[in-house]
Amino acid sequence: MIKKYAFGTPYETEAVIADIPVNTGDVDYFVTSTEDGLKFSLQLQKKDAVYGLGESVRGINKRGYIYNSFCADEPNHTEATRSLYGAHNFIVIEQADRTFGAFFDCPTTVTFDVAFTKADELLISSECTNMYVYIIEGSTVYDIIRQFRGAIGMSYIPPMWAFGYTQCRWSYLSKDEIREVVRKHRELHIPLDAVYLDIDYMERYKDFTIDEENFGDLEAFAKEMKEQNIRLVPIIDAGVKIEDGYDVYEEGVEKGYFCTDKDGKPFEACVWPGMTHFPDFLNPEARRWFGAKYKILTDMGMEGFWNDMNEPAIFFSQNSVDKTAQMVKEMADKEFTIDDFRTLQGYVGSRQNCEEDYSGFYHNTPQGRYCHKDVHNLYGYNMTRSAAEGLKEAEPHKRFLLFSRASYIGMHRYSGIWTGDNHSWWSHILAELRVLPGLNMCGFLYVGADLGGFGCECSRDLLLRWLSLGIFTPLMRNHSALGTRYQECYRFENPEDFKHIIDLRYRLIPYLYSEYMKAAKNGDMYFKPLAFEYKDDETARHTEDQLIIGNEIMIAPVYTQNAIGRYVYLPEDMTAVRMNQGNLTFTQMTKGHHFVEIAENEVVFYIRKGKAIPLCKSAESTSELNTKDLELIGTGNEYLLYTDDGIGFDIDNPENFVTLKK
Ligand code: MIG
Repeated sequence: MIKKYAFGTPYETEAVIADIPVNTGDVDYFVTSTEDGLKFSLQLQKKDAVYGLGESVRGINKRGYIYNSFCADEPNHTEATRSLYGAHNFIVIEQADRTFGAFFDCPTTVTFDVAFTKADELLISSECTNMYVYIIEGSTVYDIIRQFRGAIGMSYIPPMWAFGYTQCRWSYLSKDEIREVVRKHRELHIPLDAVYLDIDYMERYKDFTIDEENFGDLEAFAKEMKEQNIRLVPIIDAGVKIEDGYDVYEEGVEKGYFCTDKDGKPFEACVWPGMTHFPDFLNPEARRWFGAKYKILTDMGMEGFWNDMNEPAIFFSQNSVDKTAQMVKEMADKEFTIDDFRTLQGYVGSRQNCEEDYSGFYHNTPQGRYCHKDVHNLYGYNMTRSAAEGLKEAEPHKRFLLFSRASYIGMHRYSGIWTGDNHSWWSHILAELRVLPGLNMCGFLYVGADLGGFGCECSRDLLLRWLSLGIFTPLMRNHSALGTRYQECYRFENPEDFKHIIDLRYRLIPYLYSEYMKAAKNGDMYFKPLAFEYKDDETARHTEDQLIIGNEIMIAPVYTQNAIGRYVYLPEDMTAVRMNQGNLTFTQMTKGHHFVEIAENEVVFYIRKGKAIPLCKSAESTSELNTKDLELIGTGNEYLLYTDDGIGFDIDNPENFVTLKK
């Protein structure tokens, strides 16, 4: 059962699409205060756990830290980070005598103090006094999540090829560079389905334009790539360059489709293209207009997109430049002190994505004119909605790959997300594993992190270990930043080790795709914490470095350097499946603790007792994958397989499910 409460006049975020009447009583369970904003407080006992919050740092159980729900262009993902790119305000609270869910639907900052300030208090607070609160009761954690997911609508379904291995780099600078990346993968038989185009494919970073010199005749190039079963996936940034003669800019100004400043003039800020305007994605007409532009690229053969910088990220505004100049001028006129230097340094350093800028522009929404700051968390969501709706219009019967950096619950209906600018750090393998279940709880199923790490230098062993987790994530993308060491698999010694790991991914695609579709259709999780699956097992409840994938398998990847293996906890008897040089061997293991040796070039995963999963043969792309030729492995005798054409929307056909028997 879901109860909905309203405070003030909430902005209709369209996160929840189910019709739920507003309850006029007090919010259940929490002590509510409406003085100085909104506060919801709950006493926690020592053993209580709090799950959820989607894209956030730290553990699967969020207890012990304070998180700010505010979409942030934040490349530092550390234990101290309070905000990442997504704002996902859904939690499940598990107490001795009751378990319930809560969703705080508010498009500006909400703070979740999860027994941080006070060791026994969960305090959710916001300066904003306009908010919907939903309380969800159910028999189990899964039941609560299923109800919530039912209320927010079905998750995005990517095309099947989006389960292939994909390669990115900021940036491949020409068609020839991309040809070389593809050639190397094909030559070494490392499977590959797509290559991304980062910002340099555009002419001076202008959305929906092509750099003629290095990417001219993109249509012919897309065709050439497609002949090798490779798709191209361009990036689209939120900011539109201010440049006379650039049609997107001129149309947007003429039609009034950009966000405006306090005087009603298009708001200006600097991002990659230089000074830009931000499309007003909260205006449905502007959304339709921008979304229709994607057709320029789909007409050239593009079948996927990633939306970036849509928190929106702002390097600086004219206001920041003017104020900085003023400060420098004042300092130059007198004797310069250490304090002056620090003040200047602090000021300049805090200009990027600053609150002052977010307070300085406005949206023209069907619900009225809103200051950006008050609806900030909806920007990336609605940019991506704009794209999804445009793509649907352009080609109604085709699924596109689409994922975004910024997000809010509701966007999960339109696309996936990637978890942004992580680093080539061992701790970020574990961080990825831990963020995945929370994302699923909030509806985001098509998810993945930059494999090998975006920032810093990636080593061979790091990439091997990271891929051993990445083969289980729906989005499987290797990506790295400008100026870092190149980390395509073929850059390292013995590339066949990478090939074998990625081959295993392709062998698992019939399983991973089936489990994805089941999770999407039923509002279930694809990545499950052991705590949810084995709730009466105290050890399982506190195991946060292993996951259940779908209904049949468990993973326990290595995430430390120079390890020869790791401790694994088996909450029940399982079959260990070991991949070594492309060969699979099976070992029956008993419930309990084990040290499992896992070489860098091996992958070990576990099939639960009495369960079976299908495997196909590997192929160098999903187009060549024979998903009909399957063998069942594991101790079970059957598996419920989901298949469809992988492209269209015939997803509710009951014939898509077949029971495979040994
Ligand atoms: O300010 O387009 O997270 O994946 O490669 C950096 C360049 C802008 C941030 C994205 C990253 C992408 C990069 N972008």
